[in-house]
Amino acid sequence: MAKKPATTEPSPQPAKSTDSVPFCQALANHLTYSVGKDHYTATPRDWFFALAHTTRDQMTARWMETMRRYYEADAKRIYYMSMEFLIGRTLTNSLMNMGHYDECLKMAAEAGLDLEQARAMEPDAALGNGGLGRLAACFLDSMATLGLPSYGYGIRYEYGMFNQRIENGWQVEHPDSWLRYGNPWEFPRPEVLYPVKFYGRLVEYTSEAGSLRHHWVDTEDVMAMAYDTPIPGYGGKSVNNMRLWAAKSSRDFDLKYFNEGNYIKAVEDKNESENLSKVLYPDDTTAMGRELRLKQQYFFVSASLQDMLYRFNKFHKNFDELPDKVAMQLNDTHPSIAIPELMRILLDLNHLDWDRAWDIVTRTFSYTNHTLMPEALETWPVSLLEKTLPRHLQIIYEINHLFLNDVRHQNPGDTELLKRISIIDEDNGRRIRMAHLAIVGSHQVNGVAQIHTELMRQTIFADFDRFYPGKIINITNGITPRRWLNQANPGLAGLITEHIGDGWITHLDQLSKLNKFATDKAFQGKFLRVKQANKESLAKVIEEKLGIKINPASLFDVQIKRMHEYKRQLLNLFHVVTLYNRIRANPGENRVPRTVIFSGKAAPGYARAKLIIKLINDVADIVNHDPVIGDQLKVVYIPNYDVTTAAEIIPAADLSEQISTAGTEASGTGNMKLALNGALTIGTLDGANIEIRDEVGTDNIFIFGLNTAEVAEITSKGYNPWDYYHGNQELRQVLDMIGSGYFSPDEPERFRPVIDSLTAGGDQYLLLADYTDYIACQEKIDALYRNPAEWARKAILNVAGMGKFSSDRTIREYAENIWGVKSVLRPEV
Ligand code: 26W
Repeated sequence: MAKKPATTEPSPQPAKSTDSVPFCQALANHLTYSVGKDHYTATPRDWFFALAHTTRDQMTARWMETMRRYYEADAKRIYYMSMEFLIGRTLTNSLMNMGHYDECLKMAAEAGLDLEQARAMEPDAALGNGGLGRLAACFLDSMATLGLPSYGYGIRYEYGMFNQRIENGWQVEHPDSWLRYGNPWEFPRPEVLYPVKFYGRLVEYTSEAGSLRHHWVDTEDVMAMAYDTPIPGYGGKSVNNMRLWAAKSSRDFDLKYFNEGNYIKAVEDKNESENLSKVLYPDDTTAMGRELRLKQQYFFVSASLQDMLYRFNKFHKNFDELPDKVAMQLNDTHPSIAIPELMRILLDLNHLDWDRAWDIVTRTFSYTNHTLMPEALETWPVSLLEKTLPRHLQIIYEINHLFLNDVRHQNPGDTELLKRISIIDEDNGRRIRMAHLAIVGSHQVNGVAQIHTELMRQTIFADFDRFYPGKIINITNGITPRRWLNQANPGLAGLITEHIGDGWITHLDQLSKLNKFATDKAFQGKFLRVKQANKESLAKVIEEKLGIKINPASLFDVQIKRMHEYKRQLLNLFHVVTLYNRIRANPGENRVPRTVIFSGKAAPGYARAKLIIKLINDVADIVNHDPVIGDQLKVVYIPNYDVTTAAEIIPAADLSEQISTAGTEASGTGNMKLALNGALTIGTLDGANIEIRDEVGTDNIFIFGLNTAEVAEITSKGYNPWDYYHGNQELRQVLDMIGSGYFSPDEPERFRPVIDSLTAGGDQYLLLADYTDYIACQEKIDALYRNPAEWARKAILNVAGMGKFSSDRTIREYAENIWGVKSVLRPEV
């Protein structure tokens, strides 16, 4: 690692304020005293740990100061409750946000330390599945940057999102043991420990004053232990906290068996209760009613609420003040058991009456919906709740009873409405509809893009929108420009800063100052050279990782996201096969060479998505080895898509594929990341694509396909995919080739089910209906790519138009329209 010995020797001086110790000296100290190595024996991982500890030190004093500042201001706090935080790597982010990055680079160069190698040792913290988890991570960055008194609350999974390997073209999952070497960013808090109850039974009794009370007894308890991770805002002025809970067996639990002399049983049970925070559910496709997942949800909700109320009670005695001091945001329905839990705490433990408690609860909670897909909407069997959380079930029944009374009062005689709107689904074996519970228990509900919110109001939550006018609002998603431009793409970030200054890093709207450079030949040239350099870097990574040589001059066509039928990676692949056929039919024709890049994971139980991965790889195998095709077309599947991989691919993309069936993608945030990095979008009128179009201008985005109204019309009229199959010769050829084994000669029937689902199976996501328009749109893109100046002009206008999509803007809207919180900034020093 050390190319030449480090210039500084560890120094035995007493501790000084970390800000005054030169970075270099602090690093040498950590290598010696925290890692126990010297620069002769240190491995890249040792250097990573020394760097991380040094960086963490820089954050810690500011973190403590921030926490004191919030206390002193008695500020209203935001608790962002999320089952997922997809953080990725932290080292560069923390160095940059704390303003020590340049110093660190300089020091590394002087000391002969290979920073890249050390950086690569950090595991990607993948405590999330995809969009929802990454959004939570961007929000933490923005809340800290804005100086908002906020906390992220979640679960410290021992195993995050699985590692994906591609073996013989198939996805194979491997456990992600990200904590194996220890996590240098976190502070374990063994003293912050709360019991969480499960199972047991209820005892009713009457208080002295004659009111009915409930005891929840004979429970099985698990302990939740806190781990804190500092979250630095940009500029280092505020450092917030992310508190994640790990399950520990409760001492009482062990003792019972120890006292019986059953040592083995005691240890076995210890393991079992610690399973609660073992693993992230890697599925965002279907809400499978698994007991362990419900227990994970209640586990982190119960611990978080105890912690929040402990903090609240230190300075406030009256629960009526809670909604003025605390805002609790539910990131999807996953933490929505918090609603009956807070009711239980207020009713059973603090003896508030129902109306007062309910008023406090509904003024405290708000809920964000992230999907319209019916199969992803959570419901829990009543029987499971009855066993696991019996008191919560009772409270949910009471909430529902009172809610339905109100609905009935306003809509006399409408029993169908009552059935539809009820929190209990009586038709599917009695289940709790968690979204209904979250809406009834929140003062505000939001969707994540205009069209998504509109569809919530018109379709799945139409009854609620009528009953609670104004409760459902829109807050369009955003991404943090720190990670997704400043860190991921130093070339472009530097070019932008050179021309408009660096204010865009915290005020992304300032990117509009780039508009005037869109036609500037010199700027276009520089812009294209940055993109070219990024493409060459990615080409190198691909060659190293996969042994595939790609042409850096080709158009980099990128689709990176979870593998889902609704996201239509297959439609993209149909374009690939169409190009393949055209090249083979006419090999001499002058074409725009393309490299089509896919990356993304499929849920382990989602067989169809995994088969599509295999299909992409089988097509890649044939296309990439066909001598007739040569350099004109390459297909690459980059394995193990994660935050780190995203940051490698995005700066190199020319074209961003956002091609979900209209009405299915709630927002998308990858679309924003790619456009911010100067890719042009080919997309449907879905999710945030629509708002991207509004910002960058219709001429600077490639929109194709059916819109939501047309989708609704075509499906209601009785969509017949065969009409499209027979109506387009090229489409038919593509489907026939795949279906009959052209790409799978070793097993010709392998992909028959994929094709059948699009023809006889009805083509749920309307790939065939959108194919012709998609291909025509891709032809326009090829034509534009032949004109680099015009391409550059449009790409620059895309970057210039992305100001709206900063998560800072998103968070400001939450703060103003939902939370009613204000920044608590450090006085300028
Ligand atoms: C219970 C199983 C489960 C788990 C996760 C169901 C659904 C989910 C998430 C809601 C899936 C998700 O990540 N949704 C994505 O959220 C992003 C952030 O708002 C949006 O940009 C994406 O469009 C949406 O698919």
